[in-house]
Amino acid sequence: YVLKDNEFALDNLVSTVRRAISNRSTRVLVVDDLPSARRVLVELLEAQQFKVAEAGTGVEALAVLDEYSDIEVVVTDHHMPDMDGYELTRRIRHRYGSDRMRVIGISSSTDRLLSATFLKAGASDFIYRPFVAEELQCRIAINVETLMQIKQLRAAAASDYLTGLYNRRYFYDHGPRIVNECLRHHRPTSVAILDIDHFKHLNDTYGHEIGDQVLKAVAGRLHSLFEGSENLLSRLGGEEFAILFTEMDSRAATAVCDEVRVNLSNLKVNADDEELSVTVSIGVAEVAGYEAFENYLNAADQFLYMAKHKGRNQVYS
Ligand code: GH3
Ligand code: MG
Ligand code: MG
Ligand code: MG
Repeated sequence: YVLKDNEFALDNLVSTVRRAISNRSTRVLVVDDLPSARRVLVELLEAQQFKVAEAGTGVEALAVLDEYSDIEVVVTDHHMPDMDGYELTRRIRHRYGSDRMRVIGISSSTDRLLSATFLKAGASDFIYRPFVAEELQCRIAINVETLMQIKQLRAAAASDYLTGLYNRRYFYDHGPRIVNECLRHHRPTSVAILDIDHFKHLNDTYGHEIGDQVLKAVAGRLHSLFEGSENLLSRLGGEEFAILFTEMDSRAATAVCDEVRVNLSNLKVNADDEELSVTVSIGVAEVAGYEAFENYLNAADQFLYMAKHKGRNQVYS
């Protein structure tokens, strides 16, 4: 029995420590015009290992939000001199969605409608004073957990399950915005589509699992080649990858792609007793004018077809 109790305590300890580690990266903004009330909240939050910022007025709170980009939760009083908590909540919601910033109202008001008023203004939660410390801490923890789950879902929705690269959805979500930004600043931009040569043959010869290993190895090499650069790399699907090159015209992007092509042809993948290698073909198209994003990809795809047609293992632009 003693052992079981210990195990239970250890389980609790592990989850408490885990939570504390994730809390340490979250900053909570406490807004209250009364310094002593603020102090109580700050101490409770610091006991939960949160980073804390403070503001004495609604106006100050908005300025602090501008100053700290890591604030994810705001706990705000209602009655304050320059701007009340309700108005502050509305203004915060104007700038941040509830998927990015949680707002928790807190007040000693006897108006039982106040909680609904806050929630309608976009607050994620509301607590009446006097409150029990444990309840406040639990509500904060639940809100932080929700934000963490949203981040995890976002990351999963953006990444390709097999290779871990950005997936097609992410590429099509973010590509158009990047292209428009580049066009506005008159920066050259290019799109490349890379396709492994005769991949079906490799699958047919060695099996799908080995095919997957090759895909992972190619993706890993591509990732390390583009890591730290501004260029957006993704797996479009199958054995096709797309790269959005910023600050590169067709000539520059073609030169980079040719280096990538040579580099990948030297990649060795161990499969059973054999060392496998692949070649790739790449089509490169430069972005010119405000066309639909798909048009640039279609252009790159046509150039890819030309690279295949001319004998594969080459870049065409
Ligand atoms: P080409 O040189 O013209 O590109 O010939 P290819 O054989 O590479 O082209 P094709 O498009 O005919 O074949 C692509 C193959 O990729 C077909 C499919 O079985 C395989 N494939 C697609 N997705 C995956 C995957 O996730 N894993 C594995 N192992 N194979 C995949
Ligand atoms: Mg007050
Ligand atoms: Mg293909
Ligand atoms: Mg292919």
